[in-house]
Amino acid sequence: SPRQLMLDVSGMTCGGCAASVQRLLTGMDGVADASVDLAAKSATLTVTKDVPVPDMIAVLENAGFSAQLRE
Ligand code: 9UX
Repeated sequence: SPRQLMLDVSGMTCGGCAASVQRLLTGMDGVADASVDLAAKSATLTVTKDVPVPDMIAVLENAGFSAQLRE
């Protein structure tokens, strides 16, 4: 069943950045939805299978952002 998790994301300075983060995350296999909150510096993901958190972080870091799992 779908599960949700939240990432803290830093390096987003405008709505375009937030849109990029959303596109990067929803482009990953197993990520059904990503809701990015620019002001809160977070992304809430809905995943339909186990997506390795390090892979998510790597995708964002490769695009110039930083991320970590919010525990
Ligand atoms: Mo707007 Mo965010 O040009 O990099 S997309 S600052």
